[in-house]
Amino acid sequence: MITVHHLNNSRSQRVLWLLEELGLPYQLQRYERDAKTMLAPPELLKVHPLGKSPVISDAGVTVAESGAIIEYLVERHGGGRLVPPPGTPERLRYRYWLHYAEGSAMPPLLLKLVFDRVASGPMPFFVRPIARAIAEKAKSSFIQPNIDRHLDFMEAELGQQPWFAGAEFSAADIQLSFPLEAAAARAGLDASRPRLMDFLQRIHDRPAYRRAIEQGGPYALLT
Ligand SMILES: N[C@@H](CCC(=O)N[C@@H](CS)C(=O)NCC(=O)O)C(=O)O
Repeated sequence: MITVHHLNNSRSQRVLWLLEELGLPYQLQRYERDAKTMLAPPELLKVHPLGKSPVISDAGVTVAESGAIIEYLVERHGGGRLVPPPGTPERLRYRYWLHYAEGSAMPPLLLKLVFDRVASGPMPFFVRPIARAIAEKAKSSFIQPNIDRHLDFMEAELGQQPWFAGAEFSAADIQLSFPLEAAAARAGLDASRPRLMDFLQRIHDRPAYRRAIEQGGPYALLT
């Protein structure tokens, strides 16, 4: 039985969605973020030294890192589903997007989250204007332009085919859901990029996506 170490409101939602798409049985080990810091609880450190989610265990192995988990599940249990055939241009695109989601799209979104918190976090009143000014400068000169460039890139890519790897929905679309949902929640993705908004609508309409939300619990990135 596959065990998903699931942190509420997190990237591990994608793993639940993949498992639902593949119709595989799994069990959930739930972990709750600290309400103040939003960090994972220390119990996750017993599962993997980084103490982050997602992590899965299956058949005596433990796999961390959502892209690696997706590759593992699709290869071992997918029976050829949700991955383009080897040797095709679609397979190369699939690999690219699978890595791109965490390797390229997430870093500027994470920076935005950190600098948003810097500006609003607790600090002596006389420091606040300086902290705010530094955070605003970092966001306006570097972070938001980077996010916008990524969003424009992905918007253009979806002008060529309906899904990121090609004509068919694949696990790469699942992996890309998190940066796109994060961008819609807090980094300016809106109706001015209609293909990305349509992508989000199409994935949210999938029955397996909805079942995964029922399993995983409230997912505030959607708001
Ligand atoms: N690149 C990793 C990122 C893992 C990660 O940062 N997970 C977040 C959840 S979205 C987490 O565990 N955060 C809690 C913490 O850092 O304490 C992956 O895709 O698996």
